[in-house]
Amino acid sequence: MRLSRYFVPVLKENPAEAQIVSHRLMLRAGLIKQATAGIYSWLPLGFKVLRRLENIIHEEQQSAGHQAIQMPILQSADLWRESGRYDDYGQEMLRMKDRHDRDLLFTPTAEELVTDIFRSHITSYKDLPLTLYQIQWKFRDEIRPRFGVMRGREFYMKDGYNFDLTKQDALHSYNRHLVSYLKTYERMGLKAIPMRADSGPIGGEDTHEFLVLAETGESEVFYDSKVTDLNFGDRKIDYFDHSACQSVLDEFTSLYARTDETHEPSLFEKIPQERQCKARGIEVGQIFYFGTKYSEAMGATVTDANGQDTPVHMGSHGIGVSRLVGAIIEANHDEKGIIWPEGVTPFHCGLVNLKQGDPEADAACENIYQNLVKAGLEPLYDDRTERAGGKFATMDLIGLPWRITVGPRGLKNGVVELTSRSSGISQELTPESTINKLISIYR
Ligand code: 5CA
Repeated sequence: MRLSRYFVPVLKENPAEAQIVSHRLMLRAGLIKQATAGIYSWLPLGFKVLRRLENIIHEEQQSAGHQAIQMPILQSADLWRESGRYDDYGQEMLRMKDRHDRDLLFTPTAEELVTDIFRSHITSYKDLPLTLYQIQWKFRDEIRPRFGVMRGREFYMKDGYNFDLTKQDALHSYNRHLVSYLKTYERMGLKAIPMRADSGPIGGEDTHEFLVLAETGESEVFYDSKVTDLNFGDRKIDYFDHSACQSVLDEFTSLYARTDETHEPSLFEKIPQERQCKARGIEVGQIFYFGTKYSEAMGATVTDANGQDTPVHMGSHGIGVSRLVGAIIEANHDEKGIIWPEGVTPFHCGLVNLKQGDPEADAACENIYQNLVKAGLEPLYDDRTERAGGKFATMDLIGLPWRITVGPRGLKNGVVELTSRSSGISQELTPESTINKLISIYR
């Protein structure tokens, strides 16, 4: 992509309404534009990141054996009356009527609809286990939408739902989700810590929230400092190996980490004083096991091996996809702008031509650009006739992990400069080695 033709409405000034750095940077780097309170349009650069997150989520969900579906944004109130949540949900649910005076609502989550799909088609235990998920816009009429995409009213969520015959099977699903979420966040360059939490209006007994530690986080968290040392690393986990998933879960959840201090205070007291931490975090996901709460209310049963009708055990699992864009920026930025992790960057590298219009510099850039594209990489080429300082400032703000700088002086010696956004370290390399280095980084 050529920056001269790319729609990135960069702002020079800090927008007054943005209180936290991710919101400020998302507006300044032209990722989003507020449409109205808590509702945003995603501009090309922001939308690209959102798509990259979505792809990572799809890949990890598919390898865990989960099946993607798409459910509607508008739902009939009837199903929600069946589960009892139509009245319970309160003012966060946006309600409306159609022309026939029928009650509709904008989906805040989708347990009811997916349970309806299940009960309409599945009657035997032989069709279990089953996990269906979607990535879809949700609406919750938050009383105080704030911090940009962090707490929106309209937001993008991956929501998944498992159906199992027994509690034991459902807990395997729970563990599998916990592991797949750890892997998903790690691929996004994030350290998300699973913490025990209250289950809230979704209901149920077992729940973990995934927290990214950040000063601007909305949740107060309490944990044993040792949990921050845990790393998923390069571990390859077979999602269908129950005991492997269980041992990852045990490892991560044996250490104290909660989003509310009220439970098990005695356990906290058992941790040596110097390891007791209190901090703030951004909740980027949550998984639930709620047993037969919805299946009983809505008649989602299967016949078991003895021919008995039995309600299925369920859980649901959510990832805040749009919130993650903000969380990734909170965790990866400096005073100049965003620093995208390589796994989610909107473009693989920037290409800065220091002397646009100089035939040699133009030809060298063109050549590098074409070769990167040929290798399957996406460069963002700053081909504008702006001074170098302005080009660097824009690239630093946008935050691509690598920048190639091409100028007449270097070209005389046959080299260009490759700069890491995170370390700021530059090296002079031939154009060929630069391209090869980037290929090997992103392979
Ligand atoms: N039905 C379950 C799981 S599918 C559910 O709705 N879970 S949730 O309420 O925890 O939401 C899942 C994730 O969506 C949260 O962890 C959070 O990352 C994100 N999220 C929730 N509310 C908002 C919001 N107002 N703005 C942005 N993201 C949100």
